[in-house]
Amino acid sequence: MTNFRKLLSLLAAGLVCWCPLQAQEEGFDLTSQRSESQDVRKVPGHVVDHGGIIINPMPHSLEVNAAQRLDLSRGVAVKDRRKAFSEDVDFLKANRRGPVVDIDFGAKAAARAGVKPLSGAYALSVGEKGITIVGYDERGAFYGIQTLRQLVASPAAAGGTLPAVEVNDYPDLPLRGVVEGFYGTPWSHEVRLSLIDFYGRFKMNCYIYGPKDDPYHSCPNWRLPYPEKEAGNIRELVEACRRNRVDFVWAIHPGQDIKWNEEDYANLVRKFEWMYDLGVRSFAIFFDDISGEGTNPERQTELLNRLNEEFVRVKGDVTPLTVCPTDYSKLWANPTPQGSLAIYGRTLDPSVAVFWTGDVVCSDLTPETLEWVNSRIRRPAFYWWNYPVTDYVRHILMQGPVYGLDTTLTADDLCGLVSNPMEHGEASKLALYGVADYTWNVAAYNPIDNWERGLALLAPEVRDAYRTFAIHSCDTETGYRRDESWETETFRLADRTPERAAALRAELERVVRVPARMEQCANKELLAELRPWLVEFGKLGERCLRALDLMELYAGGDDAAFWAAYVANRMTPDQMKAYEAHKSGTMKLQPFYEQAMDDMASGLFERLTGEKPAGCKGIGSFQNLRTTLSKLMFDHDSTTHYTSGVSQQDGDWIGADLGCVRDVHEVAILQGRNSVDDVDFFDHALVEASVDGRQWTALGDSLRTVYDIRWTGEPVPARYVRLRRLESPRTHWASVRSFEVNPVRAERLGFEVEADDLTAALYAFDRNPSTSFLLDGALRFGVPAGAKGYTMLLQPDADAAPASVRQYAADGTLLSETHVDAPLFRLTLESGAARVELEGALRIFEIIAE
Ligand code: LOG
Repeated sequence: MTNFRKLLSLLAAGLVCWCPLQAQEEGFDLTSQRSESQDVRKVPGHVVDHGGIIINPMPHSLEVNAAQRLDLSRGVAVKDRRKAFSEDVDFLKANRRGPVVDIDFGAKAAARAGVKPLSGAYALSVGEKGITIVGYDERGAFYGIQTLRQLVASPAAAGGTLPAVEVNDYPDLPLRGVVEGFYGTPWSHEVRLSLIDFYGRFKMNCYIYGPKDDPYHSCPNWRLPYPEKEAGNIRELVEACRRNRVDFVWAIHPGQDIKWNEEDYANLVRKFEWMYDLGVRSFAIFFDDISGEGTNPERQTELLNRLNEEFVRVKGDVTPLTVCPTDYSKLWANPTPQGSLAIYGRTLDPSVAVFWTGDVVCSDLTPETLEWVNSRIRRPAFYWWNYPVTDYVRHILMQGPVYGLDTTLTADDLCGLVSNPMEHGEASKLALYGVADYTWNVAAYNPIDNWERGLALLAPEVRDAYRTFAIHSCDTETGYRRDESWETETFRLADRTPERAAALRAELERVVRVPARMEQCANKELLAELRPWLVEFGKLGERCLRALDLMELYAGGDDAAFWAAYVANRMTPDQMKAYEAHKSGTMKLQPFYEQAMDDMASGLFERLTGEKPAGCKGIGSFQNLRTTLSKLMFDHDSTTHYTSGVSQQDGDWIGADLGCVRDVHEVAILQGRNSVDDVDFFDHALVEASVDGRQWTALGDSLRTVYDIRWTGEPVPARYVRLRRLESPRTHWASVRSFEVNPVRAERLGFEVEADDLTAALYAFDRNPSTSFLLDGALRFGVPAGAKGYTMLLQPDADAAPASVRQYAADGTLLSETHVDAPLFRLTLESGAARVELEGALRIFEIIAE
């Protein structure tokens, strides 16, 4: 997927979060590095009591008189004055003698009813005698009907009678909806149809069709007509949009290979004509994520202006064009008067709407970013919100509240907002429910309240289970960061109290019930999309619960019992892989599990040896070094890497906390995602060490374009070691595959080790119980002088015969042979034992000589 590669490199150019931790030249707050919370903005808002009347989007004015009621139980007589809504009132039982539902629209009727002269505005009045709906236009009356539909379905209408209400309502932003603009599998036809109904119900009026991986939308086939089946589907989508009073906007993405000549102009017009024949009346041109000739802004505006003259105006029934510029984000937009946005501003027909994604590709909507772009394009931008899109983090589902959208903005600041959702269409509805609410009634938008209502609407039978899943499935770890698990308090081993443990246990018990409970979800499409994540979510809950149990066992002091249970709760590489593919709980739950397991292993090691174990924790200027992602630098696996997920800048650094001051004699760092040609690394850097995190000493000289860094020298006492970025024009992300301080070396052990894979076998002696070596064969090691015995932290292979343990004298005589009979295995040395041999299949965490 070449487009996706391109996307990745664009993202690599810097998908920046809104509050990167300030890089500090000297000194850093160690507590912040350890803290559970991260600098991700909290979700604003609060739950509101709606008095049993749930209407989304929130109407601008809603007055209720619950004392007066209208009985609908016998049915109603619909008076559809404009004969436009026969398909839209099927939720009402018809009865010619029932109370009248009078539906009308038009400027005059609207003026009489006090309806704003705005497309989509309406008034709805429910009185004791009947109902009237007046729209400014047809769309407005349709929205009045949608409000009535929700009123009828509200708890306040249970029993078949409605409270009297007066609604006067209108949209704040003219364009509200969705851009199917992601990379990856385009939505299925069925999902699209279901979503179009959803847009109509919640008063969204714009569906822009532009899936990057539809070859007839993009290269190479944008010049060709759709094959028959796809063409038929588009016709149906147009029809579904018409029913829902949604503009179906068909977008073309020709920029990668367009030639600025008459032939390609004719190709483009011909394609538009074919689409017109399928019923399309709204068009967009996307020039995002392209390179070469197609990016020329003068040619782009010429094309748009000419199309506007020769196609849009000539047709008469085609709506104004929309364009996505190549400079759609401030990250790389040329800010000068020669830049493409300023050229758009000066030359592009004012009727054309221009997209903008904000300061970075996925970013919050702020007045500042709009001022910046609007002053250049000389019109209110059309906001392309890259949420909840997950094409850059496909292992994540975004189920959190919609927030990060400024609530002081008006139609003078932006002409509309479309959300770019996930390739999972049903699972995107939760976010779209919020987008609908925000774009309609900006100032009243209340993220938490909207999210709670959305959950209840989308999965009423299993709302609590869906909520539990959703609250732990919000964040991306590396991309557009969102708050997650905000009601859950996790803690480190040292901070455990019975109260905290009980509260967390209660939540985890809810978590483990979620997968089975969600199987009762009536929306099977939603369930099918969520299922792979639900399965992993359940397992995550289980291992967190076991970690809580282990904390008690650990505190009890029976080391053998504890270790046996501990190894059973470690994730196997296969389990890790399964989790990595469908992640949730990345902000709190999985970190709780990983830290609890690491803390207990360290604690046990300390209990057994009186020494702090070796092992590092990630620290540094990048905020996500505090997620469990940083462990990928210390996992002795150079195929996995930590990545900053944001662009590097002055003062950035990536480092390791050794837990205590040690004599540092060797540092080995593998930068980048590979050591050959990767762009995600510090191309000018310095290795430094520090005792206190304030004063830093250079280890070696500054490095230019070095991926594979190795320093050795006279021991330097330090608790912290870091790689600091020095001056460089580079703005890519920064990745590190491996960061080793004092890596265990055979020659430094003081005894011989023999094994097929010697490098891996050394992890059995690295004084770090979180690393391990999978033995399948024989491991032989010499006995250091004075040793009386060994404590071995092991995980026997349940399917294999118990491993043998043999002791030999210096002359090779076999002194004794036993078997490993427990995960925590103690071996007493025979007198004269010079060598020990372990043979079998088992995982060895640590072999500790006593
Ligand atoms: C693409 C979009 C993609 C999104 C998020 C725009 C205008 N274009 O960086 O297709 O889904 O980012 O990955 C994009 O946002 N480019």
